Formats: sequence, C-alpha cells, structure tokens
Amino acid sequence: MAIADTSEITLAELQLSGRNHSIPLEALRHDITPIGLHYLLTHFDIPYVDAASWRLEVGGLVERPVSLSLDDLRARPAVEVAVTMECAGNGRAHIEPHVFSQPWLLEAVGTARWRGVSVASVLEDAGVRDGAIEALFTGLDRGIDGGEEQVYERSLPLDELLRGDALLAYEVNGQPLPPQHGYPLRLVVPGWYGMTSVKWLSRITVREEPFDGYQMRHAYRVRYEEDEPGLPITTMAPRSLMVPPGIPEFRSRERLVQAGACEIVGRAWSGGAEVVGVDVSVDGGETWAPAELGDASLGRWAWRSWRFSWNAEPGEHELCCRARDAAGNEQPLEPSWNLGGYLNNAVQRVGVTVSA
Ligand SMILES: Nc1nc2c(c(=O)[nH]1)N[C@H]1C(S)=C(S)[C@@H](COP(=O)(O)O)O[C@H]1N2
Ligand SMILES: [Mo]
Repeated sequence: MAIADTSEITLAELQLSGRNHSIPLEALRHDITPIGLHYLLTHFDIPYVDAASWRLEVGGLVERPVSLSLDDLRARPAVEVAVTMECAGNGRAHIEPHVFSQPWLLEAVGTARWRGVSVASVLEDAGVRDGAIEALFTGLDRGIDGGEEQVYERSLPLDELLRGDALLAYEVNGQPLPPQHGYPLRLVVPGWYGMTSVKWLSRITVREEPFDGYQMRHAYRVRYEEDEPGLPITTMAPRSLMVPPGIPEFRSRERLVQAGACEIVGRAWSGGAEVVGVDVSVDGGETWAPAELGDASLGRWAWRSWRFSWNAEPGEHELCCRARDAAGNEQPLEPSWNLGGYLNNAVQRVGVTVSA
C-alpha cells in the first residue's frame, strides 16, 4: 500500500516508533520469529534487573503468600507454547482522523516459543481464597501516562487464568528473555492482545475487586468519547499478512514483480477462535479467491501459514488478504476509528507493479 503523503505523524511518534519496532514483513516466512525480529512495545523504560536479587511475590487473597526466585521457578515443571502476540494498536497509523500514540502500520506482531511455569499452578499452590475474582500482574517499569505516575500493571479474571494456558515465561526461543522482552520473567497470555502479557513481573496480587489502574480503566478500551467507560480489549481479532512479493523500491517500499507464476505466502491468526480461511484479492478487493491454509502444527495459539498461486500479468495491481475465524469474524475492508486507535484489523493492501 502506498504510504499516505498527508501523514500527521510527529517527531514524538517517530521517537516512539524508533524505540518500539515492528516485524519486517519478509520475516513472516519464519514459523517462529527470530527474537530480534519480533515486534517490541515498551511504554516507559526497559528496567535493568539483577536476577540474583529479583523475586516474584505472590500475595493478596491467598492462603500461602510466596516469594519465588528465578531458580525456584526453573525448578518447577515447565511448559512451552508457541504464541502469536500482537499489539492492540496494530494498524493505528492507518486510522483517520489521526490518533496520537505508537504509530504502528500493520506489523506489530511476532510468534515465539515461550517457556516457563503455568500461572494456574502457581496460583493453585498459593491457594486462592474464597471471594477472589482476579489477579493483578505488576511490572517493574515506572512512568507517567495520561498525567498519572504508575507502574505498568494489568489484571485478568481468575477463571481465565485457572482454565487458560497463561504462563510465567523465563525463556523465549530457547534463551533467557532478552531485557526488552521482560527479563527475567513475564506473563504470556495466549490469544490475547499483547498489553495483557506484562513484562518484568515483580508481583502477582489476587484480588476480590476489579483493578482499575490506568492501563485497565483508561488505556486498552474501545471508547468514542473521553468520558465514557467503553469496552475492554481482550482477544486478538482475525488478521492475515502477506510477505510482499518481488523487490521493494527503497523509499516507498512499493513492489516490482516479474510477470508469470508468483507464489504469495503469509500468516493468519485470531485469538478468539481458530482461523478457518484466508482469501486473496489481486485487484484491490473487487474479487477474492481462497488461499491454501497450512497445517496447525505450531498449535492453537500460533499463526497459520497460507499460500496463494498468482499468475502475475503486466500492469499495476493491489494485492489484499483477508482472514476469517470459526466464530464468523472476518477482517473488514476499511479501518474504523476509536479514541485509542485500537483494533484496526482492516485488510493489508500491497501495491505491485508487474513488469513483462
Ligand atoms: N511491564 C510492561 N509490560 C508490557 C508492556 C510495558 O510497557 N510494560 N507493554 C505491553 C504491550 S502494550 C505489548 S503489545 C506487549 C509487547 O510485548 P513485546 O515487547 O515482548 O513484543 O508487552 C506488554 N507488556
Ligand atoms: Mo500493545
């Protein structure tokens, strides 16, 4: 897709996007994203953590509060799961009118193998007391957002944590977490948008009332007016992305493709229900044809590969892809606006010139 010339993106947003990078689309070819190519989003500063003195405190409404070292966690039975993680603000830069925040185009996504301890097992050992409804996950990073000084922290309902596959991860892709992805320990909640997966964990607090800190009450809600509560953001809506075929022009990243057989490949995911189909259009969304879905060997929580054989004819084309899931959700053709610029899963459009 051609980048709009009328962008209102500011130096402050350039500063954010330099700190928080997205995945280069060609890296969608990897089943598991090499960790340096995984997208990154850090609101404040990356904390410097001494793992030798670091502890995870588990407390609040529990029978037996515990304080766990990294060795204590590593000594417990481990689970490993391939998880596709995506930022809820992915697609924000395409929304009009402009929303000021991390200006993601479409690539705030990655798939990694996270290894650690099941959250449910840690909560069960601590003994959740009657009346508890949720757990609050507190990070070590502190900053100011919306004029409020805070640590980054978010909560999740206990029923989601006790039946779900959420884990406390100390490794990613076979290595200790790198500083930027939450060293020494982070939460990973499969299927949910990335804001839920709190990095640099210091504390889990079991609660009898919903937590209403900034990241729950104000951020990550779909709102149309400042003073409405809006709806909380939870699981990832369906999305598909293609590896742009051919070669890029340096400045615009528009593509040049040779005429003839061209295989278009990509990935598709959805947090709420499995992906059941991907359609491709080579005429800007006028007509669609099904792509072939790859197998689900990475598991339920990771993206699916897909492929589409295109007979590229000379001229200008706009390639699009569109995923749908088992719950009947399908990517829209156009973005829609909300205050935070969240949940824009409109189809990707890639402008291509085919040369004879
Ligand atoms: N402590 C802490 N956890 C955090 C964040 C943060 O700023 N601080 N950002 C969240 C958001 S909005 C996203 S999208 C994911 C990004 O995870 P990644 O940087 O490992 O890709 O981390 C989440 N966890
Ligand atoms: Mo995010």
